Amino acid sequence: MSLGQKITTAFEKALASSHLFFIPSQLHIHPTHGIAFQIRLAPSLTKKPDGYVADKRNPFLPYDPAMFVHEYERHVVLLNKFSVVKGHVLVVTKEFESQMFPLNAHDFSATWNVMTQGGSQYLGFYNCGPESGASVPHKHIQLIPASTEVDDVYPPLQTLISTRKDQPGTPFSDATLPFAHGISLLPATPTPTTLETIYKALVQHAFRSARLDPGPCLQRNEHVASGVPDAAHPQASYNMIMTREFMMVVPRRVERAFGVSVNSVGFAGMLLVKNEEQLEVVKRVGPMEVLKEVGCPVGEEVKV
Ligand code: B4P
Repeated sequence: MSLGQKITTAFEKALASSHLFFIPSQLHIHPTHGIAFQIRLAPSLTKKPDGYVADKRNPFLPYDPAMFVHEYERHVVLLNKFSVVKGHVLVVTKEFESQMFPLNAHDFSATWNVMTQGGSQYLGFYNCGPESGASVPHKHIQLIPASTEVDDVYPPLQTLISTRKDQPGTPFSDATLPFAHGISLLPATPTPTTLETIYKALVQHAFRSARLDPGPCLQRNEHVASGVPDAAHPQASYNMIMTREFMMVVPRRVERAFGVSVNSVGFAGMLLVKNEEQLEVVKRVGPMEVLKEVGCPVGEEVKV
């Protein structure tokens, strides 16, 4: 059975047995800055079943066997228990590793395998650090497949990227985006080590363009392994998104703005709102303004 078939079969079975919650949502398209932003309204997300919100146990160790799809040497592929898009999966380390740790070639190996063998066009992402929108402290990369509701460019940010002619692996910033970031086009068949190298270069490029020190993001800081940074060991936050065409890193200043919580997916041009008020706020201030507020201002270039 192909990985794509495994994902579909596991999803249907987990949904039918009520182990997985499919969250209904309404899609609003909001074009601005040349990007057809998707704003997804999912009111029932605020009503996750009792126990899931307050429960501080690690949901991935042990994981719910009904979520299991596939395994690699160091990772398992699990269904997202609260799927807004059918087939949303997580690549989770088998042993505990902190979500504050940098990604490595093993993480990219498993993630790229799902991206190329999973049977869909995927947006991969990693929410790292306390302001990144992450809620689970056990290392996990997420993959959301293109939804069948829209047959548009996926993810919406791709519109900006497809016009670029930059050398694959060379970080650049796009002047359309009013927050510090780094983007690289990817080679067609990158090795896991190439992906790790590109990711590290992007963290450096993005943090330096915000005049921040990228150092702590690239170290396995054992002090924050539990997921709780302290004053002596503050942890920077950032989002990483990737498709088969590009990777992007965005340093984070805060987790929410205008009352709306933003994770990596927002920077791909897809915002999630949980009530009508939030939807109206995002439409009024504009998705790019929300992203600008939760991201970091671009500083003067620092030569290192
Ligand atoms: P985190 O990195 O910790 O945080 P998150 O994606 O922001 O998820 P959160 O749970 O805070 O989500 P929210 O209500 O805002 O990821 C943890 C992941 O583990 C999540 O995917 C979570 O659902 C999942 N999970 C928790 N318990 C689990 C279990 N026992 N077994 C398996 N998986 C488990 O948003 C809800 C969902 O919508 C999130 O998955 C989010 O990533 C996704 N989303 C956000 N924006 C979206 C958009 N624009 N379009 C579609 N989906 C979107």
